[in-house]
Amino acid sequence: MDFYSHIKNEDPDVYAAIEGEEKREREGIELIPSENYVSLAVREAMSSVLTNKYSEGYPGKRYYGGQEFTDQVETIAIERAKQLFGAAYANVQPLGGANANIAAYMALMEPGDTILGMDLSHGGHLTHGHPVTYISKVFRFVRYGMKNVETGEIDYEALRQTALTEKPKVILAGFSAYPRELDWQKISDIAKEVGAYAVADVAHIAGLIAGGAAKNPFDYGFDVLTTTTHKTLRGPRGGMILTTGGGDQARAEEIAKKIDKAVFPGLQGGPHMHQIAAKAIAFREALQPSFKTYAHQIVKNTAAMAEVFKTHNVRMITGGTDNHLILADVFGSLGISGGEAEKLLDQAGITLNKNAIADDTRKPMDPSGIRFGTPAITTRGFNETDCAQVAELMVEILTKRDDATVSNARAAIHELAVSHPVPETFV
Ligand code: DSN
Repeated sequence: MDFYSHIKNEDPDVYAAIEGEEKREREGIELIPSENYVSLAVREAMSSVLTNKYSEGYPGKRYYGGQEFTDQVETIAIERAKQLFGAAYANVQPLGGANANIAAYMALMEPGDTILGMDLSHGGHLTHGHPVTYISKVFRFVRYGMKNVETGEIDYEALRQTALTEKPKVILAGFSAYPRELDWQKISDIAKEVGAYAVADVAHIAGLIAGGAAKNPFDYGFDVLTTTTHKTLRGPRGGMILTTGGGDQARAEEIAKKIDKAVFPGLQGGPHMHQIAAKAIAFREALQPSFKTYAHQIVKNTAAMAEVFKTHNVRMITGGTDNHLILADVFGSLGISGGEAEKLLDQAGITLNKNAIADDTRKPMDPSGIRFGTPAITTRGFNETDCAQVAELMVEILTKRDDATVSNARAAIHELAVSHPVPETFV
């Protein structure tokens, strides 16, 4: 049966847009490192009858009747989330990563309290206190960053000194554009020294952690993890918050209670139960041995792309990558802005995003860099050779920039894409 048969019959306008996106995803190559392809099971859950139900509260403690099945779904999601990340408690209701972060701040701080997070231009995220966000008016954000942009080394001593001076309630570690592993132990130790909660926003690398291809901050005494459930974790769009209380059960319980209150009724209304069912399904997929292979392959594939960029002397922020993403200074190396590079690559069927590089002097709408990664193409079965070929095509397009090069690359990208169909299932 056509997955969209009813939309097709009832609403041709929306159907046309969905069909267009299907074709774009199928025939192009998706390198935005926060995107992925979910299974058909996840998509079915997202379109299930659970979208009809209001379920304010938590399993066994709801404000509305008729919760027999929603309780089952949310409990399954919670238990699988805990198992995946070694957490004592999980809240699977955040509607997205931004909500998860805001709820974690609300749970652990009072308005006006200080939070120490990664410099936004060094890889931090908007919700880590960018001045354009409302949350930056509620809490006081102070910053740490890289000591050496060429290696990615974080200035842990400056981080410690800032923590000692500013006395933050929360030290936040995590990023959306940083290609290296953080030293979770050092950050956790500093948090303990100054009496702050250690919170990791692992939205980008959650799938790598779940698959054993990146370190789990919980193994280094972190109190709380926030994450999205899409990106490398390959679930539906959504968020969640996990806690171990740094390994202390009483502390974990206390934090978990505060988190639950912060998510509902503090920040959100009724949870989106269809999304929670889809999360549960994705968590089960991520618990399969094949997900470990997938997570490790992402890292290998990204390294293969970095090798090509290195060979062509394209500067990469931090000098390369340990994870699923690369941040390349195309303006500095090739004389093309991030915005122009994004457009040109798009013409060849390669989707990625322009991105500011550390301490960028160009404007955010047309910065110096591009950010790209391999979670989505790895889902399609690309290996290191395929990824190196994509990287070669990218460098060629960005260097030559003529119509013939773009057109030849487009044909090669189309061929690569259609020979790697998007899988329907992962179990
Ligand atoms: N927009 C996401 C990303 O691309 O990293 C983060 O919210």
